[in-house]
Amino acid sequence: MRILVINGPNLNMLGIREPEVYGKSTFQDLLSLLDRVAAEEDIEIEQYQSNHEGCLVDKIQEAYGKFDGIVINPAAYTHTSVAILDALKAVDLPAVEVHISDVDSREPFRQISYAGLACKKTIKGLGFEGYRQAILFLKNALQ
Ligand code: CA2
Repeated sequence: MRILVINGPNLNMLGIREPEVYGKSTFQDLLSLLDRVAAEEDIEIEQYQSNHEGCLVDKIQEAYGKFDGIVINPAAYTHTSVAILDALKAVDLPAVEVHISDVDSREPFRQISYAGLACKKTIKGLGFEGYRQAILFLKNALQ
């Protein structure tokens, strides 16, 4: 089973600022954690991060035929990007949306998710644990 984990803009800055919102752990900590989860669960994962909307769309398109599912935190593009929504719909792979923070208890604009419209499930407010749960959800759904 192959799962693509995609992180959007500024998530590579995790641990550097706003620890009260996103925690103290770094992006490298997240990558290492998910590599460990994948090894434990006997799943192949590829992790990708970009600050650019078009690159995220390209990566989603490339997943077609190569991956069985997608875990995605589109970060700020969650709330703006119809292009990412359309790419997820186009490849039609089972996808789970993850947010580290509880977007529902933040500014009203964060309560709108375009990408989420193409996802089977959204996990928010659980920190890095949300990514682990997303991988386990896909593993279960795909078996
Ligand atoms: O809670 C999440 O995972 C978000 O997707 C994170 C995005 C935000 O725009 C979404 O509304 C919710 C922001 C990621 C920015 O990460 C930072 C990391 C360090 C310092 C500042 C921002």
